[in-house]
Amino acid sequence: MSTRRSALITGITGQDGSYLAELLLEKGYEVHGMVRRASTEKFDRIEQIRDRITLHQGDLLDQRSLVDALRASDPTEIYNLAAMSFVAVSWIQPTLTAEFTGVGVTRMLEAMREVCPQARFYQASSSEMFGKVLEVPQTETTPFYPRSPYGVAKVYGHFITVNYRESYDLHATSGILFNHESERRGREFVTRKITWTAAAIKHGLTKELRLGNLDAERDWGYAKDYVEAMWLMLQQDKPEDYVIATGEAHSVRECCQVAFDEAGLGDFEQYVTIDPAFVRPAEVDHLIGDSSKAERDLGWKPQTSFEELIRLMTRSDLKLLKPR
Ligand code: NAP
Ligand code: F7E
Repeated sequence: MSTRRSALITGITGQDGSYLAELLLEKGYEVHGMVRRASTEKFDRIEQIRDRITLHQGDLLDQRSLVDALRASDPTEIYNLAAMSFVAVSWIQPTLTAEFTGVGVTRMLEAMREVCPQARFYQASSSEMFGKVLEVPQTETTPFYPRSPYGVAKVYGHFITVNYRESYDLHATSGILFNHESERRGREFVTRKITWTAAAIKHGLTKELRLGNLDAERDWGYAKDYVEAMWLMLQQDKPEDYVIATGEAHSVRECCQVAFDEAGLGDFEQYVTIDPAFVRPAEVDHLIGDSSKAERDLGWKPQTSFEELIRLMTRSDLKLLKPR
């Protein structure tokens, strides 16, 4: 007897969505993705799997489209990865961030309740919810103190997921993921900005790197490792929340050191200019995750070190930008 396994991924065109889609295809899933209409299609991250997945038009702002995407895909698992995900822009578009990243989760859960209440639901929660941290390291029981409109919206998304699980007995899980990066990371995020610019300098395409706070630290892991954790969470009989992290913090400065070293450029400081435009109205310090619950229950552990991650991203950008 074959059991049909099918997944709907919102945010499939993003970093995590593209890796998760590849992982689920490898596992034999029928993969559906929800995409929003744009005047120019932005499907670069899913080009290589485009003929193996089914795309549905939808937007987190539009309830009808969510219901229709679920009806058409009839998923056994739903991964809600879509969001306005760039913290810095959440101060510029706070209400839109609340709509996409916060209330959008309720819309997805309501659509699920109406169309497929037996499916399993994953919510992409974030370490940004810990913000001005109340304990170090952070676990599933650490109280939240978000420090950006993005963090505040994610706290709402997190608790509405918990609330629907408890109110309606849904299999709804929230993965509290710390920063994770990759060759597919958006270029506005600091790791990719650094690896891309180091590669551009190496190839003579630019001369400087403008950054904000070099002392900011994050617990950075590899996105490919982290999507595996998302899938494992939905394979559990009982839905629970899990922290996913490496347990190590590194600074933006260290990221520059490793990337410029990999690019063969030597001392990064000669290329870096501090630009106040990239300093945030409120910063988060001491973000370090403790993922021992995930290790115990899911058998999950990060596989890629910080240094390996930054080096592989730099090599990828050096290749991408190499003049032909
Ligand atoms: P990403 O690369 O920015 O991708 C975001 C995705 O959301 C894109 O596919 C985007 O579509 C889609 N989207 C945005 N607004 C939408 C809307 N209104 N309706 C439908 N789709 C919409 O983000 P990511 O790094 O893959 O992260 C995935 C999720 O995990 C996000 O929820 C993020 O907040 C969360 N998260 C990320 C990290 C991390 O370090 N990466 C850590 C913790 C949590 P377009 O292509 O059309 O823009
Ligand atoms: O900033 C500092 C900046 O934008 C990291 C998202 O995926 O992870 C991500 O959010 C740090 C901050 O990521 C620049 O001040 C210095 O302290 O790469 P980022 P983020 O804000 O941590 C969390 C977990 C998410 O959930 C989010 O979706 O780097 N920094 N100079 C800079 N940051 C940027 N972007 N650009 C700079 O020039």
